[in-house]
Amino acid sequence: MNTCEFCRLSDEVSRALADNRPVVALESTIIAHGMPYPQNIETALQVEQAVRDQGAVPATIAVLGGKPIVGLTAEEIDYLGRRGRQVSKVSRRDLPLIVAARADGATTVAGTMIIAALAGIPVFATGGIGGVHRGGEKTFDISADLTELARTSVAVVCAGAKSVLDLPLTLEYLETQGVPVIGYQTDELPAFYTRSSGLNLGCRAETPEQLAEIIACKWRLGLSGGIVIANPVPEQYSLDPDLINRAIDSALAEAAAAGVAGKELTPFLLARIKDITAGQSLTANIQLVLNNARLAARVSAALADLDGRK
Ligand code: PSU
Ligand code: MN
Repeated sequence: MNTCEFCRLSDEVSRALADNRPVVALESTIIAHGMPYPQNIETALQVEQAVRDQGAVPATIAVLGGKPIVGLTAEEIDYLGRRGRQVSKVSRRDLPLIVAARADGATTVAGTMIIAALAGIPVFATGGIGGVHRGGEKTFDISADLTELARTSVAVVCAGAKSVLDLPLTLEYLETQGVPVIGYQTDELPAFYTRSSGLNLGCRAETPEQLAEIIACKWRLGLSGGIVIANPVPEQYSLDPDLINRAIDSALAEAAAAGVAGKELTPFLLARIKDITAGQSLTANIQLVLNNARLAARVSAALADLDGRK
């Protein structure tokens, strides 16, 4: 089951996997790059608690001293949260470099999926996935999260993707790559801070059990690769579309003026949007991650039940 020779799994995660009990993988770029200190640490710990409250085991993933860790301790989460952007952001490309350098790394959705798959964890919760950036048809700025979803068999629960990205192009790319995007109790792709994007998914599930059935069928068919479970931000925390779209447009204009590009772009935009919305975006961000963690725990439990019955 656990083929992750290079990794360090926490005892709690190892035992849960050995007993076929539900585990939820969690990423660490959101801690080091996606949220400011100290809310980043508070949120990471709350997210773990939300997973536990649903009866699953949290496995927050990062690289520390060159070792992929599956199930960070509270002290390690604190360390990453305090170091923030001094810690490298680690996607597929970066992983071998960080391991070889015995360095620390905060894993993106792609980086976390790779390590979760090595450890045998099929369900992962995050805030938003990366996607095709606006202008991506010219800049080729397409997140490696999308190619990872195409190849690595982990189901990712998210609140859609932010409209800092080109959402129609992101959906086209995922379709080309054969990645199902399933709306949880919605017909539309959620746009992270808001529940709707106007983009129809044509694929919807009402329960964690239905989601688990789709995931299991995909893999039983021999179709390796991920699945996106798109879970809208809870109504009471969703932001006014005009407010958030104005903030996104200003942040994008500032990034263009300052020449911010590459892996720095997403963290730059997140920090600017938070300031422009006077923190409202951060509150929504925290609540949607908690909501995703709860759903991921239930999907993981439903999947463990299916596996147990095989
Ligand atoms: N979107 C968010 N918050 C985040 C990220 C994306 O709303 O913290 C992070 C995730 O870790 C995601 C990464 O995998 O940014 C994507 O970065 P890039 O576009 O450079 O691949
Ligand atoms: Mn990029």
